[in-house]
Amino acid sequence: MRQSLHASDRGLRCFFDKSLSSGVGHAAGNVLGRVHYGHGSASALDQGTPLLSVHMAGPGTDPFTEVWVTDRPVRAGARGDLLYAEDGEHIFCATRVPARDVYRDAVHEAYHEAFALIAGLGYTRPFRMWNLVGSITGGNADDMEIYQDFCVGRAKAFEEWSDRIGPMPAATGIGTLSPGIDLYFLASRDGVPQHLENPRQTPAYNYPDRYGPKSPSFARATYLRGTGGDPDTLYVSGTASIVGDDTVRHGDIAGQCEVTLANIEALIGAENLRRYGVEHGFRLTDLDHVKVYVRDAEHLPAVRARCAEAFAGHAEVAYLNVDVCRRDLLVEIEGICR
Ligand code: 3EB
Repeated sequence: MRQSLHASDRGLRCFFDKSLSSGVGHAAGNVLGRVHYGHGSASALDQGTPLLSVHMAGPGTDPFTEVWVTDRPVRAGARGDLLYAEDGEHIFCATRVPARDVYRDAVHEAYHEAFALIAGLGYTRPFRMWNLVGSITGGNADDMEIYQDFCVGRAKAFEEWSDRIGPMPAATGIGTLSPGIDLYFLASRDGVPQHLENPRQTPAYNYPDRYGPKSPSFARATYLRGTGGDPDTLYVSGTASIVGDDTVRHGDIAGQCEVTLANIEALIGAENLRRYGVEHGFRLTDLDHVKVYVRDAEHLPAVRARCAEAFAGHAEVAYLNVDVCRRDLLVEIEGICR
């Protein structure tokens, strides 16, 4: 029996499956893709849809699966190292760059192949990306930080493709517990993404070069106007304790939580959205499907307590104990408002 859809059940949405199975069995909708934040790394078509498994759960955090579902029929496929699934309006695309000495060329190639795939299928508007980077603050074989090495390859792909796929969308760049880089993203066919910056922060793509030879390629958030009855959705990038381009509150987990939450508040509030012609405004209690990345396990209890206060009781919030892309960042938070 099929119940009528609530407005909030229309279109593309995600939920966190915290049961031990990563199966598609009880998903309320057609599965577009799954990302299992657990103990292994692998990617495959599983039960007919893409399943990316990433090593990001540790002793102090529980594995979970982020499941993307849609009310439209889904078609899945694989091409080269890419897994994808499309519903006529959205595409989910995932791939993995295995461990190597230097990442830039392989990252460029992975992004290039992914952009060629989505553009070829007509989904020319990426609106949310996740970059899950092993040893993110470690060094590559050339003694460059792996995050910076990654940023070089990603930036080149965006430079080459921006005339066909538009500007850089909201993203997360975060550490994992195994070598190699996993990436996955979502793009739309007709829904028009509006990319947002944060008045408190320098746009990441304008960071000065002391942070690396190529600036990170992402927007602070992306507001996707739905089409065909889909709700509008605001995707908030991984956000940390950065003001301007500086890390602030060094070594102070409570302080970094406050700055991070204040950054998100300023980003999603009505005043900032109005600058982009979006007549809407959100608060922290509107944030759902929140992922909280904590560098040091000892900080997990304090961060959990602060987030329990800040976010709505019904919000799905998952915690991961992984490195953040600057050694002085202790916490990073992302989420979705609709
Ligand atoms: C920052 O604001 C923190 O490289 O894709 C956040 C979100 C961060 C995305 C990325 C990096 C990325 O610079 C780090």
